[in-house]
Amino acid sequence: MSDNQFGKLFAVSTFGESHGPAIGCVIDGCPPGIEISAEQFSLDLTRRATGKSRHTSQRHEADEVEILSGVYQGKTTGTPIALLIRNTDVRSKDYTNIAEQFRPGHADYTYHHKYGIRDPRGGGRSSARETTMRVAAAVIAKKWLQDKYSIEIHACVNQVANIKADVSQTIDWQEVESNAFFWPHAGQVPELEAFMDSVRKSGDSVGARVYVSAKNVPVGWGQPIYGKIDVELAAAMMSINAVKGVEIGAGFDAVTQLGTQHRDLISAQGFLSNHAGGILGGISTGQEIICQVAFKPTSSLRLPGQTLNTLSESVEVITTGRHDPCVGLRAPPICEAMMALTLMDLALRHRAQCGDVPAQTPLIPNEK
Ligand code: EPS
Repeated sequence: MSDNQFGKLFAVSTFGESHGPAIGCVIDGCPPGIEISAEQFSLDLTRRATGKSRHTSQRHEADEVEILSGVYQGKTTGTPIALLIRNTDVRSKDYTNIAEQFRPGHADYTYHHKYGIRDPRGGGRSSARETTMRVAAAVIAKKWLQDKYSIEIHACVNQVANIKADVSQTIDWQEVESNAFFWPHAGQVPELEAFMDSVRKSGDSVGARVYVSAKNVPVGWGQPIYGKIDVELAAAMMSINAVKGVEIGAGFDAVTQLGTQHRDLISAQGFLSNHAGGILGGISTGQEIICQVAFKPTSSLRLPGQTLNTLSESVEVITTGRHDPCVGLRAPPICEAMMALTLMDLALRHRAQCGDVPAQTPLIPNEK
């Protein structure tokens, strides 16, 4: 399969299937001298992992990173970094029944027709398992962005089905990390728990929206016009399995705004609003970069559904296995990872072309 690489200068290739022996990635183009150890991966990998609460898949993976190359005496050397995670909790018999059937709403059908062969076990390469290596690679990107530019990247879930969280005020990111839903308001958690319990018991699944923020991104990153930050971010988020929509800044609300409402007025102290989501002309303004990502409901359901088998016979499909009733609930660390990989790549591309451009005056202070 081609197109398994993300990024031009900080280029991450992922490999592996959900039920294969291991998953991994190779990062090429990483700047040398970044301090990194195997232990540093565990925080974000644990945040993303299955099995942390009853509201996610009950697969329990160790997710231990082995650094195979590119790091010497605790520092990146500038050579390709290879990371490996061995799969330790596969249960492939759950997939025996669906090996010859297409789950409605799943990539089974299209992989079958494109390649003439597919690995059905755990979803193979179309599994959420693949996102593990994005998160691992982004640990290095996040560290570089934080150390060099104080860039802070966070994400939360701000909608599950019709339950919404207000994100118009400053988000308390510690609160987001303190519950099983990456939810910004603890007061709504009991409602979410009750709702997700009922969804899980019914055997159905629901979608979710994820809010992603990057603060302290310097003004000037992004490559017009085919490499706009908007373009790269949308592609990055859309490449996550189960994503169906991406909004930047005001997003689709821009359709109903007047120009006088949408434009972000500029004062000597900075911008007075941020409908642009921190991006103008595809280039960072120095404001917070904001995007929102829509995740579809998980398609692997134990509720029977009409479909075809590989012989084009009409059959009823039931999926067994340990599936997420809402895959979006585990997505914030994955969206943060794609934001970090996007910004890291754009930072290096900006440095390559415009690293010598002197800072322009007057400089509008960045909004922190
Ligand atoms: C997934 C199906 C499940 C999830 C998996 C994603 O796999 P299994 O049936 O083997 O338990 O557990 O998620 C992960 C393992 C992970 O690390 O994210 C799917 O079909 O996408």
